[in-house]
Amino acid sequence: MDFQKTVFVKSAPTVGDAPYPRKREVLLMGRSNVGKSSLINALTNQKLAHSSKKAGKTVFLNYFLVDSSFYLVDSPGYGYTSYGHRLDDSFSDMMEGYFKSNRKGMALLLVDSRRGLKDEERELIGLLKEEKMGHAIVFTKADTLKQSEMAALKKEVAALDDTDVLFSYADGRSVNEIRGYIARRIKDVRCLD
Ligand SMILES: Nc1nc2c(ncn2[C@@H]2O[C@H](COP(=O)(O)OP(=O)(O)OP(=O)(O)O)[C@@H](O)[C@H]2O)c(=O)[nH]1
Ligand SMILES: [Mg+2]
Repeated sequence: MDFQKTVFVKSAPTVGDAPYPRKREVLLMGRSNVGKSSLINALTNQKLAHSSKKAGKTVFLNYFLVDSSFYLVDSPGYGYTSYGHRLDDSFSDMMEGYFKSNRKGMALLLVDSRRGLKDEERELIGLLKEEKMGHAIVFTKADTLKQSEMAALKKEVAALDDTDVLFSYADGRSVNEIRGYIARRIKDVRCLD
């Protein structure tokens, strides 16, 4: 799997507008500004997804096709934008649409290491479990974390969910590990065709 062979395919306002042909999907979810778009750029080693210091940069579901094989899907963040608008309603509508569709793949729930798990993340983990959607937790901005802090975050997740926990750093040291993880796990995802 060559993550560098990734192309932007489509920006979809709703899951109904998602591209054909259908492929397996990895949905990146998480609070605004957590680093979803940055992680897509790091994984693909390209500036494909627009990232920004201001929250609320990604508005639609953005589909990136990796090596003609599967889609990485960037999603709008939930929480508050710097303009003070709540994104929660549009986020819930989008997720509801996603779960109702048969386009389920696997999800990476991104969590800011510095904030830890909040109510929204706990709720989303519950939803992913309920929907039986394969998922992993990725703690972003983990550059400055000590081993003991990583262990504490892992423990926090383990109390809720027996899923995999990964860490992502700005300098890309962790990027290969996440690529490997996706390449292994995507094989188990139900094909949507
Ligand atoms: N230190 C550090 N900063 C990061 C990391 N990942 C992202 N950032 C920064 O966090 C900010 C937000 O990143 P984005 O990738 O735009 O976040 P997003 O989750 O796509 O945000 P929305 O599209 O608004 O939902 C940017 O200023 C990034 O440079 C990381 O691993 N470490
Ligand atoms: Mg974004």
